[in-house]
Amino acid sequence: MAIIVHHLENSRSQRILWMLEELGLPYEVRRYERNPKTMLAPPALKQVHPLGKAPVVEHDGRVVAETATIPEYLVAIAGGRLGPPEDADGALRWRYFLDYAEGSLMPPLLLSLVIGKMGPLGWPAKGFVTRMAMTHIDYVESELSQRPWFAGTDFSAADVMMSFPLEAGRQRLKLDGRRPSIVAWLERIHARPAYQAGLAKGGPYAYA
Ligand SMILES: N[C@@H](CCC(=O)N[C@@H](CS)C(=O)NCC(=O)O)C(=O)O
Repeated sequence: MAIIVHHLENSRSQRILWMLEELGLPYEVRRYERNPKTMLAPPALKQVHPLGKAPVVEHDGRVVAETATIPEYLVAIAGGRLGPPEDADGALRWRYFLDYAEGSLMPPLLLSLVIGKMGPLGWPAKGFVTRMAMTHIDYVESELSQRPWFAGTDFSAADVMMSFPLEAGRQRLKLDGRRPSIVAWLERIHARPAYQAGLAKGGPYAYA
């Protein structure tokens, strides 16, 4: 049965289109535009899932939400492709980075976005939040300096999950040559044909 991806422009749901392109699974994209004033998703997304957020995937009568849950679901229906490596350490890293991307890395990045929008009111918190985010960035840089992909020697769903926070982080925190492993990894993922194919299907995406 066809996979339907509910995708919001300029958002973390771009990862799901990329992953489906990597897996070569047929899918249909339903695109949603942000409200230009509030940047929120349109009410139509609430008809798909009560939270009204993207991404949401529909498949086989199921409605699957949460960016970290969807890749696991897709790995399962793709017979394990882009799943965890066979070695125990690699498998643990795979699961860890799937959770870490949204659970730990995104919150300080989101905070820095909100604080940036608050103007002078946000200034007192800016240094604290930037330091918190940079602690994560330095940690990720050290992980990527040890291996080419997040789980190990092979590209996997863990790389797909880590893309959005690092793309957003590169913009918000102005990552440069002092984080060479992250920058090189971003260039490697952007050069993948499946990444570009996902971009072409998804419409506006300001982070690539
Ligand atoms: N933890 C959720 C977060 C979902 C989420 O906040 N999605 C954003 C896309 S970047 C969204 O739909 N924003 C629009 C809105 O909140 O109205 C996930 O990873 O799927």
